[in-house]
Amino acid sequence: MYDNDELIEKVILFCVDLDNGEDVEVNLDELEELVKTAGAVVVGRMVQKKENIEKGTYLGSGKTEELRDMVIELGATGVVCDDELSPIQLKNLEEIVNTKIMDRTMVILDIFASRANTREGKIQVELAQLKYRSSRLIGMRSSLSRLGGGIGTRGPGEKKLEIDRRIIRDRIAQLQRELDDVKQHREVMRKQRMVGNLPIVSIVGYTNAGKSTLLNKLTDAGVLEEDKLFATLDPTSRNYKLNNGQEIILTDTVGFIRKLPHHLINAFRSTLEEAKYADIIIHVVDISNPQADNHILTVYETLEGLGVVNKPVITAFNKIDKVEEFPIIKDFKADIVINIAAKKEIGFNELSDAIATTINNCRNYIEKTISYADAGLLNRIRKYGTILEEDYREDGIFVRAYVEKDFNI
Ligand SMILES: Nc1nc2c(ncn2[C@@H]2O[C@H](COP(=O)(O)OP(=O)(O)OP(=O)(O)O)[C@@H](O)[C@H]2O)c(=O)[nH]1
Ligand SMILES: [Mg+2]
Repeated sequence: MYDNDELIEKVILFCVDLDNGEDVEVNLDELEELVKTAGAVVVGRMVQKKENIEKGTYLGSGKTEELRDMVIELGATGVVCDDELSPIQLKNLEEIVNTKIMDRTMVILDIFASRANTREGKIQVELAQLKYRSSRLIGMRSSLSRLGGGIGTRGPGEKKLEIDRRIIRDRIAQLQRELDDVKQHREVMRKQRMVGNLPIVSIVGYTNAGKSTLLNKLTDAGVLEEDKLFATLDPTSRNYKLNNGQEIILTDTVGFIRKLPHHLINAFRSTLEEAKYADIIIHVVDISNPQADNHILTVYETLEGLGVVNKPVITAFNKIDKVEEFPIIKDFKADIVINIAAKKEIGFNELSDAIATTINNCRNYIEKTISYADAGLLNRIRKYGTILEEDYREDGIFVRAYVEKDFNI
């Protein structure tokens, strides 16, 4: 008989509090959410107030031993650090604490591994995992041999990760080639979308903000929405008609998080960069989360890191149904701020108007009488712009319309 208890990983979370203004308990709350999403339970926490992080062991020596005792006392099967551990820290901690050592990056990689559905997603996760592990082979040799089923260990297709450097290098090269193929395919799809010349509106935001819910409620896209971190990994695009009749393309994509591992950012660059091809960004913020203002900062930092800058931003404060009064949060980077409750379809008219206004701000307003001989121009305006009025008069067709700034008349 299997004892179910044995199969569930029980972990202790730990981190150093550098007293730099960060609320470490809040950080550990988020780590706990990540760990739960990865399928483990948290049995304890340990925080060490310290001026700097110990190069060799992360924690100070006394605390490292305390952690070892805690593991025994609480029957933990592993420990998870809120910061990314260096190979040497991993190795030393493992020797002293004598259990599986994991860090935030491993947990996030593990969640991504279990979420990846498409070929592109799977390749990207495996690449990120291999790159992370190959740089930690020395430190993780014994840790790897401890692998059971649990967080920090899941590989794409449950495949065992080879620990030989050369094999890993070959595999990385092969995956990179496959990814390039997939990327080209994505590029073709993206171009096809652009040919239609419809404005592309990208939904971005912190993980669990409600991005997929918004896309689903607006377009019946059928994207998985869940009260878990990183429910969405693969971008989904759908056509959507604004109240004024203008058609747009809405894209939902992977959420951001504080300290998103750079291996993941590199591997997921093409997915994360989806917003780079957008004309407009909708920034969804979970206003009911006490950390909403920090989430806003993280999202802007991540966007900047990805080179997504100088785009019009509509910030949608979401989940207003969950708050009694509106918290005083400002988003100075947004061009327009609105309140919505995606789940309840509240604020959708305002959102539609905000998108229409933003599109029109990127366009020129024209009033012109087009001669009947020049019907081709009218067709072009119809295709690439938005006609507000069209009047067939004696001297030609009078139009009032919005056209792209670089549209030649
Ligand atoms: N109360 C309330 N819950 C909401 C609202 N919008 C979304 N949610 C819930 O928030 C959770 C996360 O929603 P998702 O749409 O999956 O969030 P996401 O931003 O796509 O998250 P990731 O894909 O993980 O980055 C789900 O449980 C939704 O039902 C809302 O307006 N009000
Ligand atoms: Mg989602």
